[in-house]
Parts: sequence; structure tokens; C-alpha cells
Amino acid sequence: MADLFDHVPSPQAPRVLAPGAWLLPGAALEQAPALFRLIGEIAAAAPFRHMRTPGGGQMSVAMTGCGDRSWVTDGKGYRYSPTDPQTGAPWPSLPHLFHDVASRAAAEAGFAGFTPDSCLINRYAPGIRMGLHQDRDERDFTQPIVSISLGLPAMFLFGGPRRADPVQRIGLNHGDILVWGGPARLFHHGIGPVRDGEHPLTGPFRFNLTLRRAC
Ligand code: MD6
Ligand code: FE
Repeated sequence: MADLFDHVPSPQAPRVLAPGAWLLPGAALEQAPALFRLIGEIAAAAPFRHMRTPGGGQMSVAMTGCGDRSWVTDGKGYRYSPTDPQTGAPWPSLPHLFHDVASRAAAEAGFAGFTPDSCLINRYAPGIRMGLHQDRDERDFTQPIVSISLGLPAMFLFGGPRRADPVQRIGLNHGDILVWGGPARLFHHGIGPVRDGEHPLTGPFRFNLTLRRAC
């Protein structure tokens, strides 16, 4: 039966990637323009930069952050810092919209009451990738991580508890949200090289917000 809403694309159903890990396709589509505007405001105070790694290299992904603390890396290691090492100032505060989108997505994936205090913002230019890693610098691994993708698409590589575990390849599009915690919280993951392109909202970039409970 035809109805008024036939022309509205129905959001794709949530998909379980592993116990505790959910892909919520398009879950942030509606908020994407506002989220992107807020990224611009954050970057005006805490500019994107290529952080040093303990091994002497440099991150090819450009990063900034906001919240009570944000993730940093330098010659001394990985950690959460209450201030931006580049400016010495506290990180910009976590926008209410980041918090609300993340806690709603977490609840949808079974993690009711998620209250992030930190958001790492990644920016990928075409050709940039992120190697397989675990997120283990947070204090409480019972808390999930909520990841929001904006702009150019990317291939998410989702492995397992061991680095050598087989990897699922999952396409991440503008507006998609990933939530994971529980048994999958320490699974290895990465991002394949971002392909050339131009996105109507973000131009020649992919952005990723990861909302965390750091402390
Ligand atoms: C990215 N994401 O999507 C990189 N980490 O650019 C991550 O490294 C990540 O998406 C922890 C939880 C969710 C993530
Ligand atoms: Fe990660």
C-alpha cells in the first residue's frame, strides 16, 4: 500500500559485527551538518595536527579533540591530556550534540547511560589510512566507544582480540555510527586508505569522531 512516506529512504537496519559491536548505518545523517560545523569551531581553537609517535614517526591522520581530556601521542607515549599540548589551553568543551548523538547510539546498541567525557577527531585526506590498533588508553573498558563517520567513505578493518585474527572489511559511509564495547572492546581495528573524492559537506576529507569515557 502506498503511503505518504514512500519517498523517504528507510535507514538501513543496525548490523551486529561481533558480540558488543554494532554498525548503525546513517544514524547521524540528520545531525551531520551540525556536527561538521562544530568540528570547525573546535579546530579554530585546537587546530588539526600530525602528532608525533613514541617510535619517532608522525601520525599521517590529522587529529584534534575536545572534552575534559583528549588523546595525545608524542615522543613519551600515548595518553589522555586535560590540555592541548600545542596551545597549553584546555581542550574545547564537548558539544552537547556530540554527547547526545553518542549516548543515544550507545543506548541503541545496549549500552544505556553512556556519558562520554572525551572526543578524538580524526581527519583523513585521500591516501591516508590508519593501521590496526587497539584502543586501550582509557581507564574503564566496560565503557563502549561510539564512532561517527562524516564525509568521504572508508573501509573499516575489524579484527579480533589478537592482532593476527582475521579482519572483516566494512564500508563506512557519511553519517554511519559504530558502537562497540563489551566483549569486542579491545578488538583490533583500522582504516584502509581513503580514496580520492569530494564530499558535498566535507570536501576532500573523511572525518571520524570517537566518543569515549576516558576517566
Ligand atoms: C576511524 N576509528 O574510524 C578510526 N576506535 O577513523 C577508530 O580507531 C575507532 O572507530 C575505537 C572505536 C571506534 C573506532
Ligand atoms: Fe581506534
